[in-house]
Amino acid sequence: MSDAREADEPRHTSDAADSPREQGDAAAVTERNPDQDGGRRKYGPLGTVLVIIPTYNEAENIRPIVERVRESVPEAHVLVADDNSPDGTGKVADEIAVEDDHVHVLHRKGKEGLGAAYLAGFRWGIEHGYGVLVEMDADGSHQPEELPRLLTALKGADLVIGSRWVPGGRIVNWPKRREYLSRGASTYSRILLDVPIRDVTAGFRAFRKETLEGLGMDAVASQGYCFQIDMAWRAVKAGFHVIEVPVTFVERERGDSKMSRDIVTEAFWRVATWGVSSRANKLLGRDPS
Ligand SMILES: Nc1nc2c(ncn2[C@@H]2O[C@H](COP(=O)(O)OP(=O)(O)OP(=O)(O)O)[C@@H](O)[C@H]2O)c(=O)[nH]1
Ligand SMILES: [Mg+2]
Repeated sequence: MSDAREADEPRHTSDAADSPREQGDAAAVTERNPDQDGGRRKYGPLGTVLVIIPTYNEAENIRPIVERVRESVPEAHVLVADDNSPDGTGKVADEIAVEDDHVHVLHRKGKEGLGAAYLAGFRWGIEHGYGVLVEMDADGSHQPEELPRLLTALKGADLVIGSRWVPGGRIVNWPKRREYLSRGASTYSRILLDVPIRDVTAGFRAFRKETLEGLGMDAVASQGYCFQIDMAWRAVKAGFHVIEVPVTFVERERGDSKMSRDIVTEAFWRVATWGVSSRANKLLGRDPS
């Protein structure tokens, strides 16, 4: 792993409007009220950005995606969270980290799923003083060139989701069955969990550090699709302000998908269980959290 960043390293800055609503390209979906100032929530500066890229067998993809992140948001740092990929992704990431002091690598023992890799990456980022933690896939589905828009929106939010299913969001080359699965999973979760987010399984997200600290991530045990649903639901329940920004999602061109029947089944059952227990708690007047 390359050295941790220094405390005075540059922060993400942008000249764009403070509120994404002023830019007209984001849909505000949840509201929170605690620190309001004249009806308008006050947000602190973003701090340094860490883009976390979980990898399992992404040797062909990792270099181009890291390069695109570094070009799109030069101040940002990158953390590759690799689960000891048999194809040597971790070694390629180490080579990049030697060449570029903004790139770090978290080597994990073995394949434990996307959720566990992100949680380890979040903890690493918070311990090393980053103010913004970004989730992004290695396969090019999430375009680094769209990251500045997410970060600008985060100036007026606690969590920003790069969304396929809000006006302006697009998918490119995605098979119809994947689209139906993704839309269906979002609708199912939205109804069962009462989460007002259009793309609740999206994996392109920017969190303020304080959001991760406040949503109880230590209790998160879910993986895959379900990890993303779990995190979004927790953020909404904790009262955080979540914004969806439209993005273009591009089907991977190289390497294999890790999406499996198990990941879909896990999401189906966990969401059903959460939905039933949260409704029962509401009916019984218990604390819904
Ligand atoms: N560290 C780690 N990364 C993983 C694991 N499973 C998937 N990933 C990474 O998580 C990201 C998303 O995985 P994908 O296989 O693209 O899954 P997906 O985007 O939900 O599915 P597709 O749309 O089919 O690509 C990629 O960067 C993967 O390499 C895992 O067990 N450990
Ligand atoms: Mg993918």
